This record gives sequence, C-alpha cells and structure tokens, in this order.
Amino acid sequence: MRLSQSFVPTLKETPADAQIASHRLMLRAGLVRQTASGIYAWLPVGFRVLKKIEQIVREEQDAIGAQEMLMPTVQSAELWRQSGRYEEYGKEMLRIRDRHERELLYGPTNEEMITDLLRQGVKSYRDLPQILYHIQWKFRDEVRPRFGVMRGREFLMKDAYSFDLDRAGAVVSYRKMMLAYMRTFERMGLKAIPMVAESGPIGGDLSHEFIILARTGESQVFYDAAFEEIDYSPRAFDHRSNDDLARFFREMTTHYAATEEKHDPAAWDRVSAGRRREGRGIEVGHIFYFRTKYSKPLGFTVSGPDGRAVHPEMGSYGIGVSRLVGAVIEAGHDERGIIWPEPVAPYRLAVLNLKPGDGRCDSLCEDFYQKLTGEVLYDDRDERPGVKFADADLLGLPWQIVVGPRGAASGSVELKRRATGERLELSAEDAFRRVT
Ligand code: P5A
Repeated sequence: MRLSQSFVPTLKETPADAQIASHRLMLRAGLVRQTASGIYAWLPVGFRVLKKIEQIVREEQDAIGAQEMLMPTVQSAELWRQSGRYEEYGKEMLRIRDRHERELLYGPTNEEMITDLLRQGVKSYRDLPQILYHIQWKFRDEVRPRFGVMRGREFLMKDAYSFDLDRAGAVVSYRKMMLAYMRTFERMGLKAIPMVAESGPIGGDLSHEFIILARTGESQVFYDAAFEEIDYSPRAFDHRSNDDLARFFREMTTHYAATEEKHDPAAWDRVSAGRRREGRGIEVGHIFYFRTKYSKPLGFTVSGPDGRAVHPEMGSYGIGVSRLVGAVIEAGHDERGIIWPEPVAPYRLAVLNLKPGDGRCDSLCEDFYQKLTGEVLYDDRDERPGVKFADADLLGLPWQIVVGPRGAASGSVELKRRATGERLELSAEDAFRRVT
C-alpha cells in the first residue's frame, strides 16, 4: 500500500479521552475511529489486523473440526422468551421494534438461535457431536464502554457452540476447545492462562476465562509459573485422542490460577514461593459448559441409542476478536508506538523513501514494493524524514527499510527491526533476504 494514496490518518497529539495505551495508539496510528459511544469504524490498517486475528481464530477452530457458519446480528425476541433470558438480560440488551411492532434485538450472543437451528435438523444421537461457530458482530449496551475496542458496545466475537449426547461427550468438546484456544492465543504471540470462572448470564457448571497478561489489564491475576512451561503444540497433544485431551486438561487445570475475585490465599500458599506469579490481565476468551440450559426450555431432543428422547448437552465458547486487537497492543508497545507480533501485523514491513523524486531512492523502493506487494506499507509521501520515522515507529510494523539518497547511490539501505530498535546497513539484496 502506498501511504501517499491511502487513508491512514495518524495523529501527532495524544487523544485526551483515551485512558490506556492501546486505545491511544489505535487512535494515533489511525486504526479506528469512534462513531458513537462504544462503537468504532475500522479504518484500512486496523481492518487488516482485525482480519488477520480473525483468520488465526478461524484456522484453529477448523483444526478441531468446528464448522463455520454465519448467523444474523438481528434476532427475534421470541426464542429469548422461551429460554427466559429476554427479561433476565436487562438493559445490556439492545431491543428493537420493527414497523409491525414486532420485538427484535441486536444479538449479544447466540445460544438460543443456534439451539433452534439444530433442533430443526438434528434428530438422532448419530448426528452428534456437532460443533458450529461464527464470527459475527455483537451488541451489548455496556453501562460504561471504555478502553476503546476493549470494552465496546458493538464488538466482534467468535462464538462456537457444541452439542453432545451426554456429559462425557460434552467434556471432550470442552477440552478440545480449550486446547484450540491455547494454540490460537499462542499464535498471536500472547500468553493466555485459563482460569476457573463464574459463568454469569450464560450460565452453567464448568467455565474458564482466558486471561492474557498485560500491565494495564482490568483484573489482578495470580498463577503458577508452570503455565509458562506447558507445551500444547500438536506435537505434545493430539486433539483427536481422548487420553491426550485428558492429560492436557489436567495440566491446564491442576496448577493454580485465579483472578482476584476467585483468589484463594490458602491454595496460593501451597504454590512454592519461587513459582508464584502475579500480574494484571485482560479476558480475551471465555468458555462454558451448561448442560441442557438451552436445549431443555427450547424443546430440543434427539433420540438416544435406546430410542428415548434426550436433550443434548451444550457448551458455548467465545473469543473477543476485536478486543484482541487492543489486547495485542497492550502486550506489545513502547513510548514510540505499537510493536506488532509478526503473525498479526497489518503489513510485514514499512519501506521509507526519504527522498521521493530521487531516481535511485525511487527505484530501490519501487523494487521492494513490487516484490513484496501486499506485505509492504510504502511511505512515498512528500514528508520530512522525521515524520516518516515517527509514523513508522507508531504503526509498528515488524521491519523498516529506510532508503536515503546517500546509501541508495551505492545500492545500500538501512534495515531496522521495530521490536529491538536494532539497525543494519545492508545491500538492498541482503535486506530483501532478511525480511523474507
Ligand atoms: C460464549 C460464546 C459469551 O458470550 N456466548 C457465546 C458466550 N461469553 S462472554 O464471555 O460474554 O463473551 C466472550 C468474549 O467476548 C469478549 N467481549 C467483549 N469484547 C469487547 N467489548 C465487549 N463489551 C465485550 N464483551 C465480551 C470477551 O473477550 C469475552 O471473553
């Protein structure tokens, strides 16, 4: 992308109303703009990051056999009356009336809708298990939307739903999903820790929150250093073998980890002093096993092996896709700007042309741009070098290639690694080799 022809409205000043680093940086780097309280437009660079995160989430869901689909944002109140949540959800639900005075709502989650859809097509235990997911916008009328996209009113969620014949099956689905979550967050360069959670308005009897560590996180967390050592790569755990899944689940749940609400000082005392870790965290995912909480009131049954009707056992599994953009920035930035982990960076490298119009500079830059199209943000603007350096650090792409007239005359460029600040003077060919 050529910066001279793009809409990347960076800001020099720090926006006054943004309280945390990720919010400030997302506004300053031109990733998002607020259009109404807690509602954001994703500008081109921010949108690319959102899509990259979404794609990693999708690949890890597909890897455990979850099936992607898409449910609408607007739902009818009907099903929510049947589950009893229409009243229960309270003011957080955005209620809408259509021209015929029918009650609709902008979905805060989709348990009712997915249960209704499967009820219409799944009749026998042989059709189970099923895991379905979609990546769709949600609306929750939060009392105090804040921290930018981290607590928005409209936000993008990956929500998956599992249906099993019995408790044993549901537990397998739950464990598969937990393993998929660990891999998902790791691929984004994040260390996530599953913590036993309250299940809140989703309900249920088994629930974990996934917390990533960041200094500015909303909740205080306590955990055993053992989490830093667990290897949950496909090499270590196979998601198809029940033994592997059980072993993985044991590893993830026998070590102590808790948010401040659930913190148990007596259990904490039993973690050896050298292994105790404290920090602050951001909730990026939340999974629930709630048995027949929705299949029962919505009248969803399948015929079991003995011919009797059974309500499928369900779980639901959420990842805050748009929140993750903020969370990744909270976990990786410095005073100059964002430091993207490679897998979610909007582009792999920035090419800074310090003297557009200079024949050698232009041709070296064009060369990089042509060879790596799609992965290059090319700063070809007619701006001072200082502005380009500042914007490149602010935008935080993993690599910068700086092309100035002096080096260009002899075919050399400067390669900078954003994360470390390390710079190297190299021939254009060597620089190209290093970034690819
Ligand atoms: C699980 C999937 C659910 O809604 N139903 C379907 C279950 N869980 S949850 O914990 O309430 O939300 C899942 C994840 O969504 C993110 N999230 C938000 N992100 C941005 N702004 C918000 N206001 C917001 N609320 C929830 C979180 O990452 C949460 O873990």
